[in-house]
Amino acid sequence: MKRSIRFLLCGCAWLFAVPAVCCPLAAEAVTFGLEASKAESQIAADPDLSPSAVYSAMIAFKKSYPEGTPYTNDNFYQWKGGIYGGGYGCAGFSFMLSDAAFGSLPARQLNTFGAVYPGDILRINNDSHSVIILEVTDTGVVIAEGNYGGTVHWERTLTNAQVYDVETNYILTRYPRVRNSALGDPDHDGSVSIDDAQIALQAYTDYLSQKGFGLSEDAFSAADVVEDRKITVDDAQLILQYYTENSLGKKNLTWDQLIGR
Ligand SMILES: [Ca+2]
Ligand SMILES: [Ca+2]
Repeated sequence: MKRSIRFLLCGCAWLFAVPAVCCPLAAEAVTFGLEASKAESQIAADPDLSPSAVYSAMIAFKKSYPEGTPYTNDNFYQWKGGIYGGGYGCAGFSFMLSDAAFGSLPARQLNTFGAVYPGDILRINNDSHSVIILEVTDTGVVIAEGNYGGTVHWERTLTNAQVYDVETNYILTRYPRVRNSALGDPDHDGSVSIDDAQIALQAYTDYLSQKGFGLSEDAFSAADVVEDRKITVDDAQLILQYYTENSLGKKNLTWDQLIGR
């Protein structure tokens, strides 16, 4: 079954003489003089990023692009998220829905991740197919995609195993990173201390004992200093290192310097 789906998804590769990539992504620096974005007028300056608002912004396209609407690598969309200037076929379709939900917020690529949210773009099938998440359920995700055998396809489901194991190469997310001043400060007292490292370590041990991370969304984002949407011992160690280097050692290291990115 999986093989037949992949064959269907990749049919465009031969049609458009792109041997390895079904839905190509365009490099950021490239400027395209192609048709203006069809979603341009729908891009919000300050979008509501609640799950229901993100879902509503994306599912609204089901009216203008109903199930079966032709959408192939002839369709290009210029993206506002950065990293890539735009995309063709499935990539372009996911970028169009992404802009409707996230406006001009910048995108980040996460190569490992512990959670996904509505509006995250999954790059799957050996980096050849892009899908965008409409909803997250207990068992997986519900997606929308262009160039699924040449057309728009709504509400296919992927299981958690498909999302987190072999199917997904990376995700593109546009949920804003926690403010740099708040990073490493999950107790929100304005400074990075040993207490913050302990909170991260406790969250990690809670997770290992099947209790979940046990933190609010704000605290979780602040503790996830090595951003991969999970809290591990690496996050706790880096918070402790930030405290010892800067508060005790009187250095002025940034998170980027400490993490080496
Ligand atoms: Ca603190
Ligand atoms: Ca982390």
